[in-house]
Amino acid sequence: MKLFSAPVSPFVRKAVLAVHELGLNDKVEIVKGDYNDESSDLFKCSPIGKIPAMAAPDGINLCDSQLIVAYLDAQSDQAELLPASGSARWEALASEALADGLMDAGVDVMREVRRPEGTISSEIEQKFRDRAVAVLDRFEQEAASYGDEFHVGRISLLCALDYFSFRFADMEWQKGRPNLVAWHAKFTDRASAKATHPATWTL
Ligand SMILES: N[C@@H](CCC(=O)N[C@@H](CS)C(=O)NCC(=O)O)C(=O)O
Repeated sequence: MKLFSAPVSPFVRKAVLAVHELGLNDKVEIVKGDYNDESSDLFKCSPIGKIPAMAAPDGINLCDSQLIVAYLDAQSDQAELLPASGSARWEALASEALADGLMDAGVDVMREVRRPEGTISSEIEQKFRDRAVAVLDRFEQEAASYGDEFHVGRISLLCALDYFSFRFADMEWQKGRPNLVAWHAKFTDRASAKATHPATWTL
């Protein structure tokens, strides 16, 4: 399996972290995905041109981090990142989608501030920053009831929080969110989290 990736992307980190959790390092080749070059192998795998994307056996091309993690989970007996059924499954998926939304808001802010000078909209930047704050506040409420499970939803949340620390230290997501800080502290030293941290992970 070939996983198209790039450093810092929180969506890529989610997939790579899952590879570690599931013990699939020998089965997944992590390669650079160049989303600026439409003739690159990334686009042959996924014409959407976003990372992560994964070329799996039997010509199956997977082009979204949720799908990639679900696929990887099905290839491993080492752990279960996506609960098989019932409310646990839907809670995990709902939490993953919410955390992905937090990542999206961060990526949207970065896209806006990287536009050419004179075309950057501070309103648009602020809109996505406000969205991120609203999602962080929702997670602060929910984190009070989180246990020790480390499923797709929690993996996505960890990746989103570390991405915000890395890109938007000024936002201080930790401020006024003690439940989230306590939850984050429980998982930040996990081997898979340390091996994939945005400050150090490279291809
Ligand atoms: N919903 C997608 C989002 C992936 C995404 O937004 N990736 C960004 C990098 S963080 C990307 O490829 N951007 C390049 C582009 O949009 O051209 C997922 O979960 O995989």
